[in-house]
Amino acid sequence: MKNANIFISAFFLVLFGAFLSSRAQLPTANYDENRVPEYILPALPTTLKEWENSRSGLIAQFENEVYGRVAEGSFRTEVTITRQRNGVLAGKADLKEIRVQIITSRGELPIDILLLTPLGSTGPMPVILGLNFYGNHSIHRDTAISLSDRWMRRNEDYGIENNKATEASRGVRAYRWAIDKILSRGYALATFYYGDVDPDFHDGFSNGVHPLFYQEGQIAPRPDEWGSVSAWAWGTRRVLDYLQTDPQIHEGKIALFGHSRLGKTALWAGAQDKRFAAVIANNSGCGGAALSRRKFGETVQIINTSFPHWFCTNFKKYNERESQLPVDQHQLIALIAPRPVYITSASEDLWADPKGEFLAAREAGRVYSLYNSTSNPLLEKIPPSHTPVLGPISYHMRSGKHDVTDYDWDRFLDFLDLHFK
Ligand code: GTR
Repeated sequence: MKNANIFISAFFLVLFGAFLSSRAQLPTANYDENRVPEYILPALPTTLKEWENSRSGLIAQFENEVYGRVAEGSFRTEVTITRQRNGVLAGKADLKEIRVQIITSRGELPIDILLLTPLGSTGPMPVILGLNFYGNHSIHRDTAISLSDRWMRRNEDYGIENNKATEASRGVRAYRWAIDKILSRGYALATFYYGDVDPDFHDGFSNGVHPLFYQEGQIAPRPDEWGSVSAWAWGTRRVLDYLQTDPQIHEGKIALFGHSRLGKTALWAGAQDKRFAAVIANNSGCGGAALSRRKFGETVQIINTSFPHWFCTNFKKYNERESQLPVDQHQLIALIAPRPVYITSASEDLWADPKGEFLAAREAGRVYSLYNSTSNPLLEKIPPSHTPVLGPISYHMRSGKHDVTDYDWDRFLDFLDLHFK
């Protein structure tokens, strides 16, 4: 009996210890400006020639140390128009659904695109390509949109049962997509579910696009090979491949939009692929627009611990060692230059470090100035809420929480009008 008691106590002690150490892995986030460490950012070149010569080396550093490079290997794609309906969305839009099937010697993976265009318009017109979190059907309730049958994160409020969307999942994220505004201002909207490319949970990279590119005997990406963010960015570029061939779309006016983890994805895709004519990264935070060295809110260690699959294994070397990172996120934004980029923050979204997002944009402005010394109005000081600064690098702070609101969309469309019209 006594032995049993000792055994039970020891068992609970071990359990409690495990609980404590799992907690200990996640340091509490700092929200105090006074406790932001002093840091020196990796310098940006001061001449255009130097910058252009350093660009590919910089991309390689982001590949090797942060996001992971796309695994080598050939692939082909097969494109099928799977559905076409005119007069959807209460008669305001035409719909086209396109499947891009990725094919390698190891398997196949479908990416399903939803393309909405203003009713009756033939184009070619500018398009906003935005990644979505819960399936194409989540952005509007119209049943003309196909319901995704892919794995989806649990969310009872969104009608997701056994990790699958149901009819109740239609339109659950409509509030984040100002489709009427987008269409009425003359833009098309293209979207796809990021989970088509890689389901967002850590399964050791046995699902999604990664295994399609494994070498003989390989079971996981190498330390410098792609994590999920890099995979989502790659998938986004495959959707871009398609959009450039669509006669309704102006191939030189394809803007990329992403929120939060998908804002990180949008920046990385935009940095690598000059065919994206503009990039909008909303509340993208750590691993997105925010400077890693500030360690404000979510840090490299926190993000690598909560989401071990997002970045490449090498990125974990910089847990609590941000100053050793060969790059910081201002350089990621600079890689988009001279194409217009819009970085946005929300005043209560401290987890994403609004100030760090602004400072990175401001620093990247130095590279934009190399292309055009008069065109960059970005302020020295962080502007107050609801005071957008629009230019090649645009920035706004919205008041409120981590989210995408109509206020943001109105500004995004102003930004695109400025550059595309
Ligand atoms: C959070 C994560 C952020 C951000 C966000 C999101 O949990 O810590 O970096 O990516 O998720 O994507 O909604």
